Amino acid sequence: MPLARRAAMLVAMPTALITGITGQDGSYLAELLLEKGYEVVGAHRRSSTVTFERIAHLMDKVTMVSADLLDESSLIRVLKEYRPTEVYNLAAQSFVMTSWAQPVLTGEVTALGVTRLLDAILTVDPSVRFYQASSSEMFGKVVEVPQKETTPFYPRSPYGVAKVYGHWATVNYRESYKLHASSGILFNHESPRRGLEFVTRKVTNAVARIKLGQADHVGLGNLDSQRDWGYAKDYVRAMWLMLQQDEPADYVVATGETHSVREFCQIAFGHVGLDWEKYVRVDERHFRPAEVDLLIGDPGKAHDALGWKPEVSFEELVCMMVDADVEALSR
Ligand code: NAP
Ligand code: F7E
Repeated sequence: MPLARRAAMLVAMPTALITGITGQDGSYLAELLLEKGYEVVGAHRRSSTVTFERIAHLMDKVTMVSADLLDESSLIRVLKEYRPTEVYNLAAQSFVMTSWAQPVLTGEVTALGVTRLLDAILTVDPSVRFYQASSSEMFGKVVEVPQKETTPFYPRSPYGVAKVYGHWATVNYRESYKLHASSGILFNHESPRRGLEFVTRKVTNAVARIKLGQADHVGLGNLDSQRDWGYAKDYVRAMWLMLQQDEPADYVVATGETHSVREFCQIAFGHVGLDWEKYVRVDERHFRPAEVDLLIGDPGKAHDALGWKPEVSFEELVCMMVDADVEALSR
């Protein structure tokens, strides 16, 4: 990076480091921070093909650096070179189904990766403010409804187990070293940028393909699963708000509503005038070894302390995703 730009970064603007910037949330958070005048440094892991699709429109505005949560030295190097004041840890092996197929990798990245990053921050600059992407999957087989910050965890997948580790590592570094480390316990949040393997995007993409005559059905697993689904762009706002508070803390971020996969299908197919029952086939291969049946969050603390509330309704979200997929596939 040119010296003048580095100097400007150090003097004028706050600098934020985002791990997982190539993912759904990373792309929306980068947009938000750029709007707010941050210099954004995005950490991406090396791959043989380019994974910048979601941030292609931001490439001349963010500084991309190579760093991997599996390699603490790469994290230390990036922290030393760019001296961010805020670090958002969004990187993870985030697909629950894959966590049964790759439990050790999931633990290395999604659990131990958090400790590597916290430890790197402690080594380079303990005044950094840290955000950890915790998950409603930590509540798993829920012990109370709705789930809030004090609800005990009961994870049901290697992914959920790994997120519990990352969550407690964040709390522990906050309490042990007084780091400004906060954890957002985010319930499912979706968007047109959601990965195609997650159920919402899988459905909206299938709706578009069926509507355009490119497919004739979609195979799904448990249609009775219920999730508290919100819009990703609303949720990254909560992440930023957490790091602007005087004191670090943990917050549930959710809509407070729950809907089933079946209901999602009804609205998504209905939006383009199709009857979902004609096109959805149940496929046993998509059932999980252990399921999280009912997630519903209580976002009361985020509302009261951060002034946060979601702006996009469930129905608006489903229709937005269908419209985006129809438009993209029509092009
Ligand atoms: P995502 O789209 O799957 O993005 C994950 C990101 O992590 C990608 O940029 C990926 O890079 C990166 N990554 C994976 N392994 C890495 C490694 N070893 N080193 C560095 N980067 C690595 O996930 P998301 O939906 O944006 O979610 C963001 C975070 O929030 C994740 O931690 C997720 O577990 C958590 N979360 C998500 C939700 C949700 O509903 N979306 C809810 C609660 C919590 P590549 O592009 O190279 O794969
Ligand atoms: O599944 C059911 C499936 O894969 C939702 C991640 O962002 O949110 C996400 O994890 C539900 C499950 O998301 C299919 O059994 C039915 O009950 O879209 P999903 P997830 O597992 O909730 C949490 C909060 C995270 O933290 C994660 O990172 O839908 N389902 N049929 C299906 N799911 C998939 N993927 N595919 C199906 O065909």
